[in-house]
Parts: sequence; structure tokens; C-alpha cells
Amino acid sequence: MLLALTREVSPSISVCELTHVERQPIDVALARSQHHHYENSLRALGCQVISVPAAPDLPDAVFVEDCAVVLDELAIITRPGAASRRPEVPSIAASLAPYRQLVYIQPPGFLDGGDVLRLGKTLYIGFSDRSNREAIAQMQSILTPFGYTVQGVPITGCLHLKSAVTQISVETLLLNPQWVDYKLFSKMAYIEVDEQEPYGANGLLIDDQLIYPTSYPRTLDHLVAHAIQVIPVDVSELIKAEGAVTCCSLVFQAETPPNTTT
Ligand code: CIR
Repeated sequence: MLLALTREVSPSISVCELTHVERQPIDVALARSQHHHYENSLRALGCQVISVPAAPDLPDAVFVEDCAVVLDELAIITRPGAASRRPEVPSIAASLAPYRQLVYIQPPGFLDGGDVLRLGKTLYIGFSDRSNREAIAQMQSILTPFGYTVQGVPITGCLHLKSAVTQISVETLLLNPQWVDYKLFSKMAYIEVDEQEPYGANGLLIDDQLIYPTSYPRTLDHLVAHAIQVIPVDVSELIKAEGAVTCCSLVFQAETPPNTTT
């Protein structure tokens, strides 16, 4: 079945890492309620939600995507680019251990899962402040034996590759052309974000349904007009922490072991 690892919003989220957005007050109670709705959307799409132990002192702990890249054959445990986020990793690794062989990114490599876009057997990895060439080279040597191709992708102006581009259907990407070059993904069709919604390229595709933030209504309308099946979620408080929808879960196929919580 499909599992989704998530972790609750930390009470310290207001002091999260921020790179490209200005700090604004975050309503923690609202962020938590939005996160619960997000988890319910995952459940409605057939996921069993597994909770990683809370980490109240780690402001960005809700953004579990950055700590691992889960593939069918193994999970790569990352070394996040922001040092403040590295203590998030052991609990994510422990939560994934029942399901996958774990392989770790080693220093001096660093990598955030938000920089990794998998399209079939190709992993596109953003060269960002959070992911370096050393880690991308490690990904290549870990994954080549499993038949994957790893390709580094330049990005500008945003935090992660998946801030700039995500997959929204089998053959379609959603992207911000200011931040990433669509020609890198020439086998795919693409839809651009609305000019007024530069942060709107992050959607979470589960089967043929797209979890997508209500904060980007113009882009949402374009998606619906292109017959994308959208599940709208309000994650406005998580967006203030420079997150969106892919970053709040790790979704993968697995047998369910006993004693898991939903
Ligand atoms: C950070 O800067 O690390 C967090 N405030 C936001 C991380 C969002 N992660 C993601 O989109 N994969």
C-alpha cells in the first residue's frame, strides 16, 4: 500500500530557516490545523499516514521530505544543507528503516530531498544552496547500480528544484520558467505558473490526483483548465516557512508493518 511519513508542526516553526521569503508571524495553531487537513488529504488518496516522532525544538521538522529520498529499492538518507536541520535526520532514518535499506549521504556532501525530482528512472537534482556537487556525485554512484540516471540541474532564485518544477500528471510538469529551464525536461509537456504566483510550481502528485495549495488560485485555475485533478489544500502558514506540499511528506509503496499509527 501507499505510506506517507509526516511529522507534526513544531511549536518553534516561527524561527524556521528562510532564504528567499521575508519572515512573517506564523500562527502555529493554524499551521497545525492546516497540516492535519493535509494529512487527511493524503488519507483520502489512499495513503496510510505514519507519524515520525515530534521534534518540538527543531523548527523545520515538519518538512520531512528534505531528510530522505525514498525509491522502490532503497532510501537515501540525506545530509540537509542547513546545519540546523541535520538533527531532524536520525528520527526520519529510524522511521524508514522498517521499509527500506538505508544509504547515507556522507560529508562533505549535503543534499535536501526538496532538490530531487524523480521522473521514472531519472533523478533530476537541483544545484542549490542546499545540495552540492559532492552529494550529487554520491547519488550517482549509489543509484547507477539500480539503473537510475542522475542529472544535476541549475536553478536560480528559489530554495529547491521542486520550488521551481514538479510533476503534475504522467506526461506534464508544472514549472516557473524564471527559475528552471524547461528544455532540461524536453520529453515532458509543461504548464507554467501564473506570473503573479512564482511560488506556485509545487504540487504533490499521488496517482492521478494533485494536492495543490489554495494560495495560488490563478495557477490552480490553469491546472483545472488543463484537466488536472486537483485536491486543493490550504497550507498558507507552511508557505510562510518557505514550504509547500511536497515537503510535508515522504510517500512510498510498502507493506504495512504491525504497530504503525495512522
Ligand atoms: C527550510 O528553509 O529548510 C524550510 N524553512 C523550508 C523547507 C521546505 N522544504 C521543501 O520544500 N522541500
